[in-house]
Amino acid sequence: MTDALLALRPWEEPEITSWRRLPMNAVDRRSGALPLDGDWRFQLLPAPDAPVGGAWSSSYVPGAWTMQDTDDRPQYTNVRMPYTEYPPQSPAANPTGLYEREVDVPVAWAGQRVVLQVGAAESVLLVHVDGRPVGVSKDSHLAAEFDLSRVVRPGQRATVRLTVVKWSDASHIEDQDQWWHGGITRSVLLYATDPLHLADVTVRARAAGEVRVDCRVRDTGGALPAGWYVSGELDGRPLVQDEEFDRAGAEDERVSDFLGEARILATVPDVRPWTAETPELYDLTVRLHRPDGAVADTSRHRVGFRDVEIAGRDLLINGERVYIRGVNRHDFHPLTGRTVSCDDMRADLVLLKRFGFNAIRTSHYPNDPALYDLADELGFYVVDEADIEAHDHAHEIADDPRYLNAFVDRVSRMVLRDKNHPSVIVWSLGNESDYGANHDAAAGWVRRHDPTRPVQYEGAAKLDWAATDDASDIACPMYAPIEDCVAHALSGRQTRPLIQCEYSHAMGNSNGTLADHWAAIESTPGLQGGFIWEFWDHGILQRVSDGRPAGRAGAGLYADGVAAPGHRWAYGGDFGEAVHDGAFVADGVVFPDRTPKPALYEHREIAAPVRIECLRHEGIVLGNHQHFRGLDWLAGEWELSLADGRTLTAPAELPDLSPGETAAVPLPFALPRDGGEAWLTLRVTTAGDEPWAPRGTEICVPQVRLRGPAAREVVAVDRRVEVDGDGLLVHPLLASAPTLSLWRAPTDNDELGGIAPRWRAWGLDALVRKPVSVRCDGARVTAVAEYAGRVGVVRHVQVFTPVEGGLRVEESAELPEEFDDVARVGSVFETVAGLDLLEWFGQGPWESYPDRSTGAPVGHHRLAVDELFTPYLRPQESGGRHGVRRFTLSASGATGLAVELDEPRQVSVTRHRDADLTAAAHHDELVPRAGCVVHIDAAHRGVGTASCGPDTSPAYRIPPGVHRWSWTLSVL
Ligand code: IPT
Repeated sequence: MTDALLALRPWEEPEITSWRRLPMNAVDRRSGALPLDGDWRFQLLPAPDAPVGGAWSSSYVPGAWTMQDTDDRPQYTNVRMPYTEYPPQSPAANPTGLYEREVDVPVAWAGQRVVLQVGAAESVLLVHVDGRPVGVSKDSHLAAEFDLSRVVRPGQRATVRLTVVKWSDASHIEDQDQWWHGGITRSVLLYATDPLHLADVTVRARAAGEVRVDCRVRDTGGALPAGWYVSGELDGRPLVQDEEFDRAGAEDERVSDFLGEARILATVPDVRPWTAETPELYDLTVRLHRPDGAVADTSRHRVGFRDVEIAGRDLLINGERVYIRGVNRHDFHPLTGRTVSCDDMRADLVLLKRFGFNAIRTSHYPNDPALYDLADELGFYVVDEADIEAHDHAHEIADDPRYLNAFVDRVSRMVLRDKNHPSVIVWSLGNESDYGANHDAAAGWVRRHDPTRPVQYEGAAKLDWAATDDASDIACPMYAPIEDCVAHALSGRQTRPLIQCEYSHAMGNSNGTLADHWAAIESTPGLQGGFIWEFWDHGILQRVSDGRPAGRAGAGLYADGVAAPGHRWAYGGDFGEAVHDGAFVADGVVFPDRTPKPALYEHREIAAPVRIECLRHEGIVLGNHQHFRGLDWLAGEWELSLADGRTLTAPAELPDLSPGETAAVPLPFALPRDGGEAWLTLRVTTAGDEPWAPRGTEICVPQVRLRGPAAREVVAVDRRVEVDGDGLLVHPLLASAPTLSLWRAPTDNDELGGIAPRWRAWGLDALVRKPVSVRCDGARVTAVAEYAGRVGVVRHVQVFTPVEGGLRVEESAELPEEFDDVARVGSVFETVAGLDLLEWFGQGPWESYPDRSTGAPVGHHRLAVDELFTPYLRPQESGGRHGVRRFTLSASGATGLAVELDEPRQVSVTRHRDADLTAAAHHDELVPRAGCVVHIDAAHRGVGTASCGPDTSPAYRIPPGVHRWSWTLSVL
């Protein structure tokens, strides 16, 4: 007998978005439910209509089978679909998972309505109970509920089968830039309610204290019992049904026998409004009563009182124009793929708070429901995005009427689920799906159903940021150049807020010009922020021996961003996929184990709640840069760093300032007369425990320069300098002499932005050095060499002069016009082994580059050489420190070398030559050298964000012509 559900072939029918699925609602049924998570019997069929009958294994729910040792492995593609079939078709080879288990339906549920909830299944779910068809669902990132009351018997055992078809018509609108998986990725549960139940509850709470709760009530028996009513409780305060609403309903003949509608209306005096800075929540309990007062159903909510509104070109929260310091976040885990625990999500959000973020775009689908609870609790503004991305066939699908249902279904179900969260401030219609009638239909539904929040959709606003008649209330471009945003805001044509839905692509060593973005945003009315792409590097922990995902067995097999020996972070292509998009999946501000990348410190400083300035008349001026909070939650300590090596500290008293206020504060130190260059830093920490940071957590380190460098005198002495016949320096601590370097191991931005291929074409990666002359002039030696590339020759001059305490190296390089825009101009040398500690005066302690150095304060820093390197997933330029004035490399402070630079320079000390890094595809392939590879750069190209977005801005590029730099090398 053919199965009724299979006969429908729902995987190739976009019009079928579900069958017998219950409407989405915002009633939380997690408490009191029977969890069905755990091991299920499992079979993976080659296609949905393949005969069943193979051997059963087991699979853990929730989880993706692609992460659980099956032969169907993860596959990564960005835009392109992993197969060639046109929508709505799927390939014949279509992995289909059968999940089966027995469920004992509690005897206590007799007479109740029994509901099965499947948290998420991708991409088509078919449900059978005891062999009988129960329902169908699509929409891989939202729960599906089915009423089982008529198919199960309390007190008896039922067999539940969940059939999950991987590829379908729906895959064509789930073409997000991430790994493809198959499975049941969120929890499954069974719950029971009274037949008379709350079908939905909508809570609207305004910053002025008004709360309105709208209840929809149904009875599975059909007719509602006369006399039912609702009541509520807000933080222990009783709330009653609004009679005015009932009277108006009766007058307008809106009272129904089978759909109950009731409202609770109240005003809370002296309400504490909700904002991302002050996430104040109230507990609301809503009760549905039978006519005799007995409670038939209960729903609990955490309520935040807040307003969101667009006024002109400003997005306002409680009337305040707030900056949106956002990040795009996927549900991701390196061991489970898309299944994330509540603890994991909390850790994500805690980290984001600590690095100054206040907003999340749930790219590109509704995230796990717990994420929104946490965002309410910890304080984030959320742009909630529907699960629609038709990227590969965007144009064809946006106007395809066969997909109309799916668009409206996905957007409306998201809104119905998440509408009560104060954190959700904007609805997003999806991502990268062109713009068509299907979007307008979905936007129309949202605007009618929830007029309290704006709607955004990048594709709608893309053609004209100034338009007023499309499906987006916000101009939310992606990767728009700063200049374009500023020009728009100044054009006089701006009609709506401009908040980039994606900007500053965090692939590899990236996020250059973040500070320039924010300088523009803060100085240009109409610009309000954006969402960095993205939070995660989606590297999957993989066993190198058999190439399989480590899965849950890999717990703990990584630390500090690095996979344990025998493992690596897999990216596209590593599972043998023929079609893939490589390392483009590794483009987050954290490593796959959530270790922060250095770019996060840049963001933290840009988002600093406290700023300091040094003004000519006022002295040190301190400002509260928040929107809603005072400074009482913060503590500070002053630090004065002097070039002579001294660091003085003094306690700081933070003034009592309202948001936006500034005040002059006394200089905490008498600036010593001597000591050279002087920098004043305010180390700001939490004064007490915050829900996301224990007391003492560093929040920001704003800094001002109090005094510039003093002139230095170099005294030449008469001592021998040793160079070899080719003019290369010979020195006891150098394993290789300083030579010219114009190349760096290309970053992802260099490769994908197109500059690295040009560098290779010019021959920068393999310059051939030819000695030209070696001349002695007293103790001074001048060595001239030519470095030939394919298209040009660079003349490099090194003048070695013995000076008091060491050796002065003056260098110049003359770049021909052909070498316009190289990676770096500087010297590279290798040290002998054993010099494992770097101490420096300059910017740090974290990695910084010319266009990503705002967050690295000048000071005296020390780190082990092995800690300097950032293990970007695909090895590339890494470990640089900007603004270095001098450094020592030593065996723990004992013997070693010291380098004094003529000016603050870009320096890097690693275990790898650029060629080593360039040759490796994964971090585990790198073999560290025993000594250090040291680069001293006169100029270093900004890292930019060109892997997706504008190239490094011209201000951070290197022009041809003569570059000069000098340094003094001495022995400790
Ligand atoms: C943009 C996508 O929205 C996002 O999912 C991701 O792919 C990002 O780019 C790059 O990592 S789309 C791009 C074509 C601009």
